[in-house]
Amino acid sequence: MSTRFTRALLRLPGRNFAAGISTSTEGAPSFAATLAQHALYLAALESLGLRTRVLEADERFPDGTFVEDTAIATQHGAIITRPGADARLHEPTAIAAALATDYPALACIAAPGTVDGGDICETDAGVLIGVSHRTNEEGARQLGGWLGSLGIASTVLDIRGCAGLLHLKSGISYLGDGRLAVAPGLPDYAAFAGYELVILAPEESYAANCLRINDRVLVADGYPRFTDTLGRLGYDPLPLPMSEFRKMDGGLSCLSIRY
Ligand code: CIR
Repeated sequence: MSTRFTRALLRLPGRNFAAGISTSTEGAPSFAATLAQHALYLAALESLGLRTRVLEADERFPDGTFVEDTAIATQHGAIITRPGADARLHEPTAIAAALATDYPALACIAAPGTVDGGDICETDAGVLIGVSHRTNEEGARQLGGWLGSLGIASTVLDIRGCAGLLHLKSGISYLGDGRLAVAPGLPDYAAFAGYELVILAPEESYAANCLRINDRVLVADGYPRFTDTLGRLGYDPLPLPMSEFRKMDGGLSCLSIRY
């Protein structure tokens, strides 16, 4: 089941977090507020019963707290990615070492393939892979082949034409129960067939990056319409402050590798 997890790997933000890659016009994040929001996120995962491991900050990688981009972990195996931004290319080395205890046989994406974990959306029916400005077609091909070897179906969506969408999961999240939360304005992808789509209001599109974990849905704080919708659909939303991560183009899913 792609919504049930027992473990999570995280990395603390470093003092130079604000030096990471960002297209946001919201200004620089405050380091103190970033740490406080990260601590609340960690506490939320632990309150859901996950056993967590938190790596120390590594200032060689200002974006290193966005660990999701460096590996994809499933119940059947894990693969180390090859991030599409040059500045992030070497982030996965330490993540591979950290995951090796739980996954002795780690696969990896090889050059010239690139994959960012944020482009991978796992559902109960398989995996949606976004080809983006970070994940290239070769990376998607390698990832699809590896998933296939584990008996997991995958479908590729090209999101390169979706302005403002860094990763596939910046715009869609799997809620469980055959439902996808979808940012407004995305094309009507054939890959969406068979899912019930919950389309967010335009002013709340950031909240499309939400995170179903066990019996709750983590959702960015400050998006009342989507939070209400989740409640009406029978979910139990858990709002978390994300303002500082948003300033660096990050969302809830980016901050952990769940498995
Ligand atoms: C980057 O541009 O790579 C980081 N500043 C944000 C990464 C967000 N990660 C994610 O959506 N999975």
